[in-house]
Amino acid sequence: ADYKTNKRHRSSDEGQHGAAESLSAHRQLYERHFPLYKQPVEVGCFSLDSRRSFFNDHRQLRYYVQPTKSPGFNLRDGYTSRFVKRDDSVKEKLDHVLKWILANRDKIQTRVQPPSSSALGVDFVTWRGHLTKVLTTPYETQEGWMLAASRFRGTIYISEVETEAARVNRETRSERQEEMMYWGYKFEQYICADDVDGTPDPGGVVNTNEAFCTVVQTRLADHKLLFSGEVDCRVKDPDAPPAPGCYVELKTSAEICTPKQRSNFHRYKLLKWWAQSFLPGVPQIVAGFRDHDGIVVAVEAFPTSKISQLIKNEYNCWKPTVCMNFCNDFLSFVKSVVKEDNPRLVYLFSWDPHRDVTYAVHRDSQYTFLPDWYIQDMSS
Ligand code: 0WD
Ligand code: CA
Repeated sequence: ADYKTNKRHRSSDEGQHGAAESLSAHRQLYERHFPLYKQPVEVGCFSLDSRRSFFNDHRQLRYYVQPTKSPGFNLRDGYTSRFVKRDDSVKEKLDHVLKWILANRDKIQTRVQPPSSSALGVDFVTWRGHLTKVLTTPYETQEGWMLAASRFRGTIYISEVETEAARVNRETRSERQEEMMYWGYKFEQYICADDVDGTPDPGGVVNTNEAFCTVVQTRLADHKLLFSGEVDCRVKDPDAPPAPGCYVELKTSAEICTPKQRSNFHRYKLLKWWAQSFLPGVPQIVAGFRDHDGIVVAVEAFPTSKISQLIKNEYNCWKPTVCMNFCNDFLSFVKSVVKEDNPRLVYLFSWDPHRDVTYAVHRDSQYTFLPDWYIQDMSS
């Protein structure tokens, strides 16, 4: 691989190919006016069943059933006995999103395409979770990331590569951590009904293979985006706004007992919650606050649009505009670097806390992620 090393991202530092070598993540550089972010539009959805099979429909969509203010849900119930855990050593990369694209090509090939433009009519295809990591980068001090990018028929596909540190974390989780990962899914089961006229079934099996994903299209400044994100449930009201406006994101968090805990919640957790739900236009976040024994002692709703006001009292807190401007500049950086249209060529972008974003180029390597079935079908 050709390693490009730390050089500041400034037009004067651009090399002979017109692309900068690296991108700074310093938050001060991104305190500009809020960039244009078009209201995300749902263009489709898909479901993954208990065996992780793909279906081009909403069969796994669940319905929100409002709990009481202090429901006392026991999140430990059913751990081990009624729990089927997805194998997270299996890397699915963009495969499910690509399956959705093949099944719905007509829905995204918008109107007349000029011959020079991309075949899909979007600049980027990725998972929402990957964009969440980009948005929170200027404030992240713990975990780095690696994002692989390939250009194919004018569209840039972005797929995460697990860092060495993340792999070590995943392989050395304590029994307590393993159980606490279950708690979030158990909370969903207490709140979600399978049918619009149904009630939640806390006696059922929690299977983390099952998922309902929305696919949205939007634009950040001059970047046309298509991405998919997992959605926990929707409100039952049939007169609710159309998706994604009817979706609800569910979260669990440790109960807040001290001012320090409240400050940390605002500074770190609400940043991640805001970024994740703002991206696809999910308006409501419902949080279950649990004690050390996994009992939900309080439930609180956080409207996504109110979060940035909520945090303004924190000294030196995060700002949505910094997140969005950094994402805009990162996508411009990727566009300037990922020039060769070749699905077997991967530009691997890496970032570690207190460092710049850098990249390396890999041809026909372990990082190639666009599968032959996708390339063949798209070329026919
Ligand atoms: O291969 C990978 N490295 C990843 C795959 C990383 C992230 C996601 N995925 C895939 C999975 O197929 C999953 O079904 O993405 C889907 C979810 O995508 P997303 O919405 O873009 O991911 P994100 O916003 O990070 O997570 C949304 C929810 C999580 O809920 P909470 O409330 O904890 O944020 O998706 C679940 C989790 O419930 N989730 C995952 N499910 C399966 N595989 C994964 C994962 N790797 N990460 C989060
Ligand atoms: Ca969730």
